[in-house]
Amino acid sequence: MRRPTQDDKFSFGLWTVGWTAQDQFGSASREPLDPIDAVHKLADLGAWGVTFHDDDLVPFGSDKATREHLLAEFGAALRATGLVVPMITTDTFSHPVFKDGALTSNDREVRRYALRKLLRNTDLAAELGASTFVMWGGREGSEYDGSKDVRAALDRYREGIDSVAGYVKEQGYGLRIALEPKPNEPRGDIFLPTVGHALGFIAELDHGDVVGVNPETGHEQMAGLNFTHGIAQALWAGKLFHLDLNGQRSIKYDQDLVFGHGDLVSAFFTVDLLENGFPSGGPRYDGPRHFDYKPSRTEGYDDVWASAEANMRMYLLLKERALAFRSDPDVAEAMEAAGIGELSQPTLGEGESTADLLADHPSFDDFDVEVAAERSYGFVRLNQLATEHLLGAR
Ligand code: GLT
Ligand code: MN
Ligand code: MN
Repeated sequence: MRRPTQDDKFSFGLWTVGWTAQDQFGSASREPLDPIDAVHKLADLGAWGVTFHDDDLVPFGSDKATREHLLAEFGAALRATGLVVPMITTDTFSHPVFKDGALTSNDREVRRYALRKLLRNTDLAAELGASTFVMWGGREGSEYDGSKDVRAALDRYREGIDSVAGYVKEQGYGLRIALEPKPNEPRGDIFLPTVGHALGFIAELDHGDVVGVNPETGHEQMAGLNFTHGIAQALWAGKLFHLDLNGQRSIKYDQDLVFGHGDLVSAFFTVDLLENGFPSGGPRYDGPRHFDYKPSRTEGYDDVWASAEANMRMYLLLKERALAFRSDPDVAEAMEAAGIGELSQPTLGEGESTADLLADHPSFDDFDVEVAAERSYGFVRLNQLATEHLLGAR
């Protein structure tokens, strides 16, 4: 397997390799990782970018001098390694002040504080040359339906996002905001639980032109949804601004496994879409391949680095397999037989109105539904070919 290169655009959050593995049931199993060491190690492994929350780098509540010192040290590590910062995000969920949310907390003072924290972080994002500002509303939600006026919460969420987006535009930062959906955890129910909810919400914004989504593999799968379809719809809508790749095995707590270590077949089709695009062409994603995973609690640091490498290896292996899949003539033939290309043909003819359709006898009155129903699409054969490519059997 070849080494990752800068062109692969692999990026990692500081909070991923730096997760000390404290969970609900036990304390940390690893010592904290110095962000500077993380930058060097990721660069050695062939990563291209590093991402972080404000508080990953500058501990919550640090004074101005500490903040400046830590940022300067980090900047020096970036220059020394050539690693870029394509995205930054804001921690509006860890401190207990955010226990009822940030932009949608029932407490107005908390909402104003959260907005200030977000605005300050857009300044840093611009300073570091990031192009995406991810907003994961982890605590925006509730455990009890009676505890939130959902209409007001959505109004406040819209007000908050529009305020950040408006500020970014006013400052001429060239940043785009990417909302990250998740159905639950840490809240019982999180607002904007899926890609679809987020896209619907963005359509209601005043500054929706600079707001898109950052779908995470496992988050859609926690809701039993198809991640590849989720990113496909976001792409179709021109809203796939960033993505978080990882692994999840079925509907359960957020596992944040290595990419491909969850639903492997789904991961294959995710990479197929990212690398080969839609069979009919159209919008492509050329942003970071960002891994948002957690090295399991059982792992020591050597294995943490092996797990970081595993994400990139899985992606590259799947890319190789997806390219082979699409260039196989048997696959082309199976896709043709399956009618995949036919779907690109508009249902109505050029200039044809519904009145014209209603007058078109072959399409309805004379249509032989029994004969049409006999068509066999061969989707299983196509999927077998995909699976054989995935297994390296072809
Ligand atoms: C947190 C979450 C991730 C988000 C991060 C961005 S924070 O680790 O689990 O899915 O992408 O805020
Ligand atoms: Mn994520
Ligand atoms: Mn997750």
